[in-house]
Amino acid sequence: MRSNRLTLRRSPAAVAAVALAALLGTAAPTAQAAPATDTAAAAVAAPDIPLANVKGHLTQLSTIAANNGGNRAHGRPGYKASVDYVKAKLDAAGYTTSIQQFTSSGATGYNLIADWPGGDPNKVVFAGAHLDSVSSGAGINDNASGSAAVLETALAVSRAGYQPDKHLRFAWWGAEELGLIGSKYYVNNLPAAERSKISGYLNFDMIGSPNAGYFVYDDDPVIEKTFKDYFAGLGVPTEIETEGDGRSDHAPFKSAGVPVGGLFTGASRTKTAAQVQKWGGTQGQAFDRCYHSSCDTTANINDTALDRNSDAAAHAVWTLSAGSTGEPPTGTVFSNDADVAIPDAGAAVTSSVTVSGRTGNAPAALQVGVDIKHTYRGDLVVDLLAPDGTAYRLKNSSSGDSADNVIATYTVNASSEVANGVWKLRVQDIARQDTGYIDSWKLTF
Ligand code: DTR
Ligand code: CA
Ligand code: ZN
Ligand code: ZN
Repeated sequence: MRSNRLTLRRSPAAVAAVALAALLGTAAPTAQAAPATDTAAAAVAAPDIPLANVKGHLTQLSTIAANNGGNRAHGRPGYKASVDYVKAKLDAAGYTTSIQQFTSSGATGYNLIADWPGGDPNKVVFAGAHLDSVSSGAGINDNASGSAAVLETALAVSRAGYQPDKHLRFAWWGAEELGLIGSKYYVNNLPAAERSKISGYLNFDMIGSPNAGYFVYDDDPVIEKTFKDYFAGLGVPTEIETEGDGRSDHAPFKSAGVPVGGLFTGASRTKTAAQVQKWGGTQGQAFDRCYHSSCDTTANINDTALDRNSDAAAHAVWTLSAGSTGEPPTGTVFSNDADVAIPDAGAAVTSSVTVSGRTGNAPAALQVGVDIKHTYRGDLVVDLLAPDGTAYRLKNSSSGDSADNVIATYTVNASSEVANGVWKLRVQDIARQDTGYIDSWKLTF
């Protein structure tokens, strides 16, 4: 709020007022906490997966189908061309790739495996998707969607230079549509000692269905919770995937005793009225009307579902590969860097961070790092909301504080709050003129 457009100097009284406000029932701003170690920070906060990148891969795979008889099916040239496309991207990004050949129905099949150098080889976090389509079409939702999301997650690991505690492996399976042939071949030929090193296999098969549902595999509880917490942070309800058992490439891993999980947006089943209430879309219509049909093209994709599931995939890979003990290391950062506009003299806005993988309560000295861009920070009231809704005042408004921006780290005694869950930063601009936005914020445990 400015009474005029002059930049008001802060009077000593105003300075005292700010100092007092900082002491009254508000968390005292402390010197900027030392940033968490890069590894710890990167270990938990996955980057946003750009939807445009994922859709770019869909376009490429669609073109491959068009140039190879209209499909990317096992035994057809379009499948091997798809493998070559994905492999080239991974090789360029620094992955160690290998192609595993097998024979099915008289034709040669190919699994593409990519290992990210580093991490504990005895603890492997594994994400995969089948790359083949049915012979009737290009197979863009089924399953270029999952293949592209896994590819883009792998490329995000490379872009971030991410070095998690655990080893990361990614795979694109052949001949899933013939009966999980490629993934079965991989698991059956994996020595038992190697199987036991896989701490979890994450499967992504059909994650962009036009009339999307948000289904989470109900297999390994930790993997399931990782996905469910992520969607909770988006405010998107999920349902347990009930038709999945045995129906995609997680099945051979599950049969071999590997913890599995995954995401699915639905195939030929129809959406109920209750599901429309949760997710929108069309009641009585199949989640994907083009399942296994020639109309499974790049037009057969729900961008919001594809984006959310791609981001969820990255979140799970980052989260599950963080700590070798399952408990992320102390000084772990949970952050959100999405910009949120703050309406001038308007309603409060919030930005969410999902904390997972912790046990017990939050610390008595929880560090709350805030970066708000604003042209008159005295307009702003800032609170931290715990998962149960309890509000902790971080900053009061102060009509005399005309300086720009709120860039500070607050220390909050959150020891009475359960650590895991959706935490929110709430910001309200209570005075006219001058506006801004939440640039980013983070919790350091
Ligand atoms: N079998 C998959 C599609 C599919 C059908 N039900 C589920 C459940 C969970 C994952 C995938 C699926 C295919 O046609 O590729
Ligand atoms: Ca995204
Ligand atoms: Zn299919
Ligand atoms: Zn599929």
